[in-house]
Amino acid sequence: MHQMTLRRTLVGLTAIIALAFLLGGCSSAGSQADKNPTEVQIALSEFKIESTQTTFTVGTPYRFVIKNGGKTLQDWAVMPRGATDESQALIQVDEDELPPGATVTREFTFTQAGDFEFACHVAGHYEAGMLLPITVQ
Ligand SMILES: [Cu+2]
Repeated sequence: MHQMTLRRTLVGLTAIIALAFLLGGCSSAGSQADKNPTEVQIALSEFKIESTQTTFTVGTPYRFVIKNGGKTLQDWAVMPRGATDESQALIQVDEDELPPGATVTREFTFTQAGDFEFACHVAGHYEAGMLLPITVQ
């Protein structure tokens, strides 16, 4: 009697472990390679924007890690090249989220090619040169 119960438990456990392996294998196989975003480091300060890359590819997921290394609030937006109306931003991080020393992470995938720019539109910053032209191809 005791032997039977143990055996049944073992069979049950083996089935569960096998199932877990199968499920784990399935979920990691297809998606891992193309879903891992490419990390891009962006540094904001008075009054410039630096980025580890300025050329991007349509359809590639990016993880933007935006750090305010300056002494004032900054904001960050991806804008059409030369545009100053923030309603045209493809993606943006508000200045409340970027006090001095703050780091904000955003994931984004470009859906159109063209000339864009990273820009800060805190009053006076853009005019002082807080922009970085980027290209999406
Ligand atoms: Cu700024």
